[in-house]
Amino acid sequence: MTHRRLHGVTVQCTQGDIANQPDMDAVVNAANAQLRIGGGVAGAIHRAAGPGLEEECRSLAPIRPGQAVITGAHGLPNRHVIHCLGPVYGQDEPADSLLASCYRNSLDLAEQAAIQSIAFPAISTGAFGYPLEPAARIALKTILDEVPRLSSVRHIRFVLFGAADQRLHAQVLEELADQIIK
Ligand code: AR6
Repeated sequence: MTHRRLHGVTVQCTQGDIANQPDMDAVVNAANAQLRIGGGVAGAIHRAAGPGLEEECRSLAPIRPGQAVITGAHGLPNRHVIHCLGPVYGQDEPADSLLASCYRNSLDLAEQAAIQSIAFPAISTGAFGYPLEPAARIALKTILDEVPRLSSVRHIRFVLFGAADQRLHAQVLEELADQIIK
């Protein structure tokens, strides 16, 4: 199962590129503290957005682990980018609650901006070294816990780079959603 609908909100796990989600109002960036271009997700987002994004980010940086800030999307086919700094695994503690804060704070910003659809990458699971399965459990549990109080956001999409990463997220989503329904 690649998606679940709970409290009128669709939660979906797909394979793809976070910088190519033209049907979403907002995409989330797995940022660095300085909100500079970087590699991975941040590189893909900034390359597609163009230099105006880094310029807009300058006055918002630095951000702390767990924090999220919102900007325009510039050359991206979306309305907004929400930039999150995930925890560096083994360094920023408590890693699990900092990672959960990324998702919670992003959804708060999305609600404040009347965003209906938002796409997340698997924050901290690349350069920052967070193991994929625990990160997926924290991310999806945090999102499912938030779903009942969302009023603007109706569609949450996880965008995973690889097929195995997508399958793992879809499995975790199914398991956690089943626990809620039972
Ligand atoms: N679309 C979707 N997922 C992607 C993409 C993409 N275009 N590119 C990579 N991933 P990372 P982090 C996956 O390293 O761990 C940057 O240099 C990737 O396979 O982007 O939070 C920043 O500047 C992995 O599963 O983010 C920071 O310094 C996940 O996205 C630092 O890396 C996150 O990988 C942030 O590290």
